[in-house]
Parts: sequence; structure tokens; C-alpha cells
Amino acid sequence: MIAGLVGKTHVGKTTFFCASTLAPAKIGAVPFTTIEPNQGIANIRVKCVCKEMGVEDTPRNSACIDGIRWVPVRLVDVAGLVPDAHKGRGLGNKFLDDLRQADGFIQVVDASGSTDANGNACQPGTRDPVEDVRFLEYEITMWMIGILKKDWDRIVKGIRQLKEDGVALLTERLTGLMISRRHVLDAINAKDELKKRIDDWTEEDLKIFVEELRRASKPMVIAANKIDMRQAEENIERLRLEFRERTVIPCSAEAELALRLAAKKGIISYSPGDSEFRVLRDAELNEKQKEGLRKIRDLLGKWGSTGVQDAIESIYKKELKMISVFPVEDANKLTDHKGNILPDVVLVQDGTTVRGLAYKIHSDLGEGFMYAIDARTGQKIGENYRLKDRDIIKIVSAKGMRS
Ligand SMILES: Nc1nc2c(ncn2[C@@H]2O[C@H](COP(=O)(O)OP(=O)(O)OP(=O)(O)O)[C@@H](O)[C@H]2O)c(=O)[nH]1
Ligand SMILES: [Mg+2]
Repeated sequence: MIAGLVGKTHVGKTTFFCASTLAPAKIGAVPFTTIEPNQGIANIRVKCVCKEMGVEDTPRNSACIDGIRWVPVRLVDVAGLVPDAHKGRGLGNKFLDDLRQADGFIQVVDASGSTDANGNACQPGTRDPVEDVRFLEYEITMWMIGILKKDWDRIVKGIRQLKEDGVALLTERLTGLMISRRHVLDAINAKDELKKRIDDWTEEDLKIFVEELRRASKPMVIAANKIDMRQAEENIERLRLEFRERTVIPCSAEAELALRLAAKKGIISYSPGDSEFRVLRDAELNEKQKEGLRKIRDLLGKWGSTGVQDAIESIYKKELKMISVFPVEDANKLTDHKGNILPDVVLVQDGTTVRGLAYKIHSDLGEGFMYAIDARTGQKIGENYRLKDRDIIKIVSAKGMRS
């Protein structure tokens, strides 16, 4: 799975990316700073099972701090867009093409309203971020339509002359966008207009289909950024009213970046997502830095957090429905074959079966799957058992695998 940071140019996507991954990437003084995508690793928090199971864990693929596992997830930051990008304006479809692999989007908007449609600075409060959400959705829809239209004649011919399955032809064209047959079917089933022969669809039907498909296949949360600016508050209310069914998360990527960097230098103690931090080396701070930290403290007091960690967790846990599973090789000691206790956390989509987990760990484990053991209860479980969040699972397979 991979989540993409999308939005208009100059709204703070790369700042958000740097704050959550601590990767070095260029943050811009001018629009279109990012051209090539930045890929990095952020983390989501999962309540570890170590305390419940009464063990001291020795994690391998994630860190455990005070009973919280920090599980790595992928993030990609791409070029920004301007209206009519799908027609080639600005950097055109580049940002969209770089997002093909993304399963979900964190849409960053400038909630302070100080970035105009083309990414230039404007009087704070004058640009409406509601319009930014709408135009991004429109651009994504038009991009997908463009991809389908390029092949529409072939799709129609396949259905009419070669009697091929229309859903299969649509899916084939869209797999590169991480869109599955399930997504295509969900989109068609959502609208009565679409329940006819695909080769009889009009332009309008195609548009209706793609809008549904976008919703079904690319879940999105809105990161309402720049809450450190006064004008943001009112806009956040409006975003929430306008997009009631969506998650709107107030953010300050800049504040999060400052906190993460200060924590890395050992100046403060801060854990991403927290509502407070502690200054460790006050004597080393100059007045400007102290004032900066005071402002961030006020911001955390007002909003509860910088929002960056919440946005990442919201897309992965709530929208992409990822749950965490703790695979072990010894169901009593909760270890792998090297003796590491609760070594890994594997993220799987809700609904995944235990055999699906086996395949995800290693194809040999999946192929030779015999049964599994729920390490909490010691019970044997069959291949169709649907995993629950924070399950601890031993897989027994005829084909062994050592990592
Ligand atoms: N006040 C404030 N400014 C921010 C925040 N996040 C980013 N910025 C500023 O917004 C400007 C653009 O930031 P970037 O992170 O480069 O934005 P981007 O969306 O990646 O821009 P492009 O790559 O050019 O499309 C910079 O001046 C940042 O310092 C924030 O939370 N608050
Ligand atoms: Mg950028």
C-alpha cells in the first residue's frame, strides 16, 4: 500500500512529507518546487500486544515505545497541480501519472486561503479551500476519463465484435492505477444509469462511472494545512460543512516539521501525534526559537495536535482499512525462529484471511498452508478465518520458510 500527497502547488505537501518521514526534500519558496516525486517511510501507531501478553518484545520491522508500535508505511509526495492540469497546464498530468501506484490520497489544502489557484501567494483568507478540494477531484476524474477514452474504441470493438467481457476490458485498462475488478463493479453497481451494456455508455455515463470509480478506488482524506495562520479556523468549519461525509483534519505541517527536527536534535522530547512536548535544553534556545516553540505549544493546546500523524493514520486505518497482525513462529514464546519476541507487525486489509496473510509473508507459506494457531487462545484456525486487528498468529505450513 502507498498513500499519495496530492493537491494544488505550494500548499505544503513536501513540508508534510518531510515532517512525517524526516527525509530531505526541497520545500519551496515558489510554486512547482517539487517535480520528481519524493518517496519515503512514515509510521502509524498501533497498540502493541506486548503488555497484554506480559512479554518484553524485541521488534524487528517496527519500533515499540512504551507499548506503542510504530509501523512503517509508504508515502509519496508529487508535483502540485493547477486547474486544467489534465489539459496540460502547469506540469500537466505529471503529478497524476506519478500517483498511479497510490492506493489512497491525503489531499493537502491551504486552509488559511493564502495560496491562489495557480499557487501564488495571495491575501490570507481570500482563496476558498473548498474550491481546491473540488478542482482536485475534477482533475483526477478528467485524468481517468482521458485514460479510458484513449482506448474507448478498442473497448467497444472488443465487446461488440469479439464478444469480450466489458468489465474485464475496463479493469485491464485500469490495473496500472491500482484499480481492481471489484472497484469497477462497485462503481457500476452504484448507479442505475450504468446498468446497461458498457458499449452503449454515453460520454455522460462514462463521466458518472469515473466519478464513482474515483470514490470507490481512491479514498481520500483532507489535510487542512496551515492552521498556524489565523484565517484557517473559519475555512475548516466550511470544509467540514461542505464535505460532511469526508474526514477533514486540521494540520500544521510546518509546526510538525519544527517539532520533529527539534526532537531529532534532542532539544525537545516529542512524539508525533502528541498534544504536548517537553523542552530538554532550554539554555541552548535563542529568543526567536523560544517564541516559535511557544506558538506551537499554543497551537497544540488549541487543536490537540499538529494533525500530521492523524492524517496518515486516518488514510491507512480508516480509509484503506488496514489492520495489524503479529505473526510468530512459536505460539507459546511469541518468537520467530531466531528468538525475537513479537518480531513483526504486518498490515493487512480488513477482511484478509489467515491464508492471505500467509501468502503476504511468503508465497511458500501460503502454498503449503495447513492451519494456523491463534496465539492468544491456543486455538487452531482454518484458512478462511478472517483476521482481526492485533491478532497474534502462528502459521503452520507444509512448505517451510526461513527469513
Ligand atoms: N504557515 C504555514 N506555512 C506552511 C505550512 N506548510 C508549508 N508551508 C509553507 O508553504 C510553502 C510551500 O511549501 P511546500 O511544502 O514546498 O509546498 P508543496 O505543496 O510541496 O509545493 P510544490 O511542490 O511547489 O507544489 C513553503 O513556504 C512552506 O514553508 C504550514 O503548516 N503553515
Ligand atoms: Mg512539493
